[in-house]
Order: sequence, then structure tokens, then C-alpha cells
Amino acid sequence: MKLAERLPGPPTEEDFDSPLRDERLTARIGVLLGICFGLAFVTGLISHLHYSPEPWLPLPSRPVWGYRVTQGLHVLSGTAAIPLLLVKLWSVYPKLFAEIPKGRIGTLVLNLVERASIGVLVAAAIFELASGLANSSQWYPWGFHFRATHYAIAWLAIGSLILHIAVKLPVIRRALGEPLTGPEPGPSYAGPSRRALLRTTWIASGVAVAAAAGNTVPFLRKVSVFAVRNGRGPEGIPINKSAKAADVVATALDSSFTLTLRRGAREVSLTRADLKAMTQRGHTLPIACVEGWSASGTWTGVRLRELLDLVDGPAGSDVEFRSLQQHGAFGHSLLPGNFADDPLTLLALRLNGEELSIDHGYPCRLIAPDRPGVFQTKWVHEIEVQA
Ligand SMILES: Nc1nc2c(c(=O)[nH]1)N[C@H]1C(S)=C(S)[C@@H](COP(=O)(O)O)O[C@H]1N2
Ligand SMILES: [Mo]
Repeated sequence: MKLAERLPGPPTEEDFDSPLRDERLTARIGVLLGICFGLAFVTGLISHLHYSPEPWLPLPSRPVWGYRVTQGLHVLSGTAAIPLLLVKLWSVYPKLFAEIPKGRIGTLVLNLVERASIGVLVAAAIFELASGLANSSQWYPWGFHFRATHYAIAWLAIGSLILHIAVKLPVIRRALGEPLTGPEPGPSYAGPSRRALLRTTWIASGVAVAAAAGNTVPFLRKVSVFAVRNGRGPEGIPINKSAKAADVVATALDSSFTLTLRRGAREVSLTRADLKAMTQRGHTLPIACVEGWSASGTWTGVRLRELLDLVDGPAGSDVEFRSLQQHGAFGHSLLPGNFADDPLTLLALRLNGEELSIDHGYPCRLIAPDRPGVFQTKWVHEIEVQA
């Protein structure tokens, strides 16, 4: 026997004979998957605009829970998509082994182009879900810049998804119009029904969401095995980075601490006692981390606008915050003018009725409505008006 005859050949599409694989199943999962990707894309764009503001599209500072909801939805829709994508890929992957049509060169080219576009879609979709999941679990096993890459590939994913839906629209419409059951598989078939597989897929997706939702929804915290934050922390709020990790313990507790307000050559220095002597206001505002967890607290402190007035900061000016933290990207942030002027934006000194703990940003920290947590700078020691 020749070697070629002894080796098994590559499988053909017919070698995969599960009667559950069917365009009616694929289309139904596809609809939900499409909704999840659409939701993740739109909420991702909102998050991107917070990081890279566009002057022609300023984001509003209300509702205060805006980013909490959009970023929560972003992470949850991505999480829900993981089981859906796995089952959907299972339902179609034998097509990879389908014979390439012989004959007209045009048909061949079209077939190859379609395969390539699906290859791009699958790769981009897997990349988005895998990198997003790792990021929301605070696991960074890669060397590339997460946000820039996740954002660029998102366009690739949504573009190839729209193309895919357009190409498949006739099949999708036909498949959704047909009932899920029948024809019955042969008597030798002992597996689950198509309906049972679909139900299991929905449940898997729901369980994944419930397991992640505890990051945002307080009463789900107990069941959430994926929740990075269990809701515990000083003053009832989780801590993102401790004072020790940020290497600010000594400077934050230094009794000679002063806050510097600056605008051009104008400068005003305030001690913590000076800040305490100003009008204190209390607002309930959430910390909403990009990783998807969020928690609401009642913050008390000085209205930012009243501090900016001390150096005659013009209305609408962007404001730079600098932390005592010397290292890392989170040691400073730029607050757009409309957020700086929002009467709810505080330089907080207290949280939930207690003195701000050092891990939450003592001596003082920024807390603004509808902002990504990463910009709610802790251990603030300099505030500079950019006008
Ligand atoms: N100086 C400084 N401020 C910071 C951070 C940081 O690492 N350093 N982390 C930010 C992030 S990512 C979040 S989500 C919030 C969390 O605030 P908390 O630790 O008080 O809950 O703080 C923000 N402020
Ligand atoms: Mo964060």
C-alpha cells in the first residue's frame, strides 16, 4: 500500500453528521450574537470617547450613572457573547472542509473571498472577546497596548460582521422563518434535540452574565464567581489600587500636605484644614471602572467649581489633576470643562460618612459624575486650570 492510501485524508463536510447542525440553529444564535456585538461596539465607542474626547462630540456629565451603565453593558454583552460564539462556531465549522467549487474562475474567487472575510470576522471576534475577558479580569498577558488594539480590532469585527450579515441575509431570513424542529433524526440518534441545545446555549450565556454581573449589580455579588470585586473595601467601596501599591503612604499622611491650585502664574495653596473650612457638599456618585465593576458611594467635600474660582478659572476650562503618585499612567487625568463645571463634581474628603481612607485617596480625591473610574484621580495634590 502506498503511504498516501494509508493516511486518512482531510475530513469533508459530510464527515460531520450531527443532525443538530442546521442553519435554523445558527441563525437563531447569530441574532443574539449580533445584538451582543452591536451593544458592545456602541458602548465601546462611548468609552473610547471618554478616553480620547472629540471636540465636536463632547460627552455630557449626566446622567451620573451613565458610564456605570454603558461600561457595565459593554462587559456584560461581551461576556454573554462568549458561549454564543462557541456554539455558533461549532454549528458551522464543518463548512471549513466544504469542497471549493470547481469550474468558473469567478465562482472560485468569490468563494475564496467569502472564506477570507469569514476568517477575518472569526479572528477579530475571538480576539475581542478573549482580550476583553482578560482585561476585565485584570490579567494582562500580552505586550501590546490593550485599549488601542481592542479599539482597532473592534472596527474590523463590526465591519466584517455587517458584511457577513449582508451576504447571509437571504439565508438568515429563510432560517428564522422556519420552525426549529424536524425533520426527526434517524432512530440511531440518541443526542439532545436542537431545541435543547439552543436552550442550553441561552442558559450558558445567562450564567456567564450572572457570574460577571456581580461586579456592577450589588445583589448579584454573592453568586458572582467571576466578580473581581466582591464589594468589600474601606467605607464599603472596593479599592482599585492601594496607597501602598501606588507608593504614596508617606506623602499622603505627611502633615505638611498642601493642595496647589494653579492657573498660569496664579497659584493658591490650601491645607486640608483650609479645604475642611470651605462649604462641604455631599453627593452620591458611582465609581465605575473600565473593567466593568462599579459601586456607588456618598462623597463629601468641596465643589470643584468653587476651588477653580479661587484662581479665577474661566467657565468651561479643562482641568488637569496630578496625584502624589509618581509612577504609572493613573497619576494624572484631564477633566473636560463641562465635567469641571458640573455642580456635582467634588474634591472629596469623606466617603460614606467617614474620613476618606488612604486607599480611597486621602487627603483628597476627584469624584465627578458619569466618568470612567480611571480618571477619578486619588491622592490629588495639584489642580491646574488649562486656560
Ligand atoms: N492616583 C491614582 N488614582 C486612581 C487610580 C490609581 O491607580 N492611581 N486608579 C483609578 C481607577 S482605575 C479606579 S477604577 C478608581 C478606583 O477608586 P477606588 O480605589 O477608590 O475604588 O480610582 C482611580 N484613581
Ligand atoms: Mo479602574
